Amino acid sequence: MKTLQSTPRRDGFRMPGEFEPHRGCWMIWPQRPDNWRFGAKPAQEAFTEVAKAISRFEPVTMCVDRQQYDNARQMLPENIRVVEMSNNDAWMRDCGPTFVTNGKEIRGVDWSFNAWGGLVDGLYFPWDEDDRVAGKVCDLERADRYRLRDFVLEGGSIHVDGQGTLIVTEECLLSPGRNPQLNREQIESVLREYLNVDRIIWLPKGIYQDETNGHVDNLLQFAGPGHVLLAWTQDRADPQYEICQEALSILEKERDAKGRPFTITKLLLPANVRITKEESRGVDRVEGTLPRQAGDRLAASYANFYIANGGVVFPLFNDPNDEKAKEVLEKAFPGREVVGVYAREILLGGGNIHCITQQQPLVSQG
Ligand code: KQY
Repeated sequence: MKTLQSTPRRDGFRMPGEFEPHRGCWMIWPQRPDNWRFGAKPAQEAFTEVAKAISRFEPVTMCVDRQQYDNARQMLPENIRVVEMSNNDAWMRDCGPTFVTNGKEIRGVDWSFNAWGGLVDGLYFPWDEDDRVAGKVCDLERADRYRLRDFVLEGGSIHVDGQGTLIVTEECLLSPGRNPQLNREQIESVLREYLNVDRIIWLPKGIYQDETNGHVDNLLQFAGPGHVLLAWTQDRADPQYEICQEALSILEKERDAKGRPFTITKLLLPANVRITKEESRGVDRVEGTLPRQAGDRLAASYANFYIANGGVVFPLFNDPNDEKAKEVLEKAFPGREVVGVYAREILLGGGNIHCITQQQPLVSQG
């Protein structure tokens, strides 16, 4: 693996939309007992179900810390590749590489990772092993990488249509724990260079009380160019209501990089999900890690789904809106099989299916 000194834009590489063909999907195995209850056993089962669901559509690689290698290998079916890789937690979307392609080759963008806010409001310390994951994945894939030592970004904070449009939130990208030395224009110029985008749409906020400072991947997802699925609530008493209304009104007025207006499909949120006393008791308390308190509201959203080759894997919360979400996704993704995976255990760790996966694009071999 070479570390390149240029940028994807200069080299003619772009980040593809998630709905474009994949070569596979990368994940990390959960294990830390101060984020996952009961020594991460229930989370490991949930991650196994996600990996199995995705592996029906494309190859899955699971990165596993040394102590968990045997257990993971034994819990995962043999069609899932298991590789030993040190890590601090299990969020491949956020610490893994953002893959870019020129249609013939893939490369990785290796952003700096600081656990969603570093010493300002990060979620755990240290995060050095996570920060090395993207480089290691690129190495295993023989993909050259662009390394940004001084620019913090997580994969869950960006969504692209692969045709020049990027959507982000101000809450996250302008948060004091990421790149406080840069203003909005300077951040935009880094994003234009490294994702090769021309139009950047800023929404004010993500999902209410999302511990990532409002990652866009919990609020919406592109179903294809010009089509966005937006998390939605009709409950005016919920603080989420204003957030959704604002996002909708911006998206309705916006155009994408090709000048198209957006088709916006609403994806109703589940009812408020909160941590139970029993769930909170299962998590170790460690100074420096965000505690999991009984009664805390969780940032549950059906927008946190993964688009695979021929499939969509979305979270189930045991909520009446599970079925409605499935119907919306089936309509938005004709020709893909929509598969629900019960995801409360992932949510209890602070994220969901999209946050624990990272797609690797397919390139033609010619
Ligand atoms: O992208 C995400 N939603 C990850 C959340 C990380 C939470 C760490 N406890």
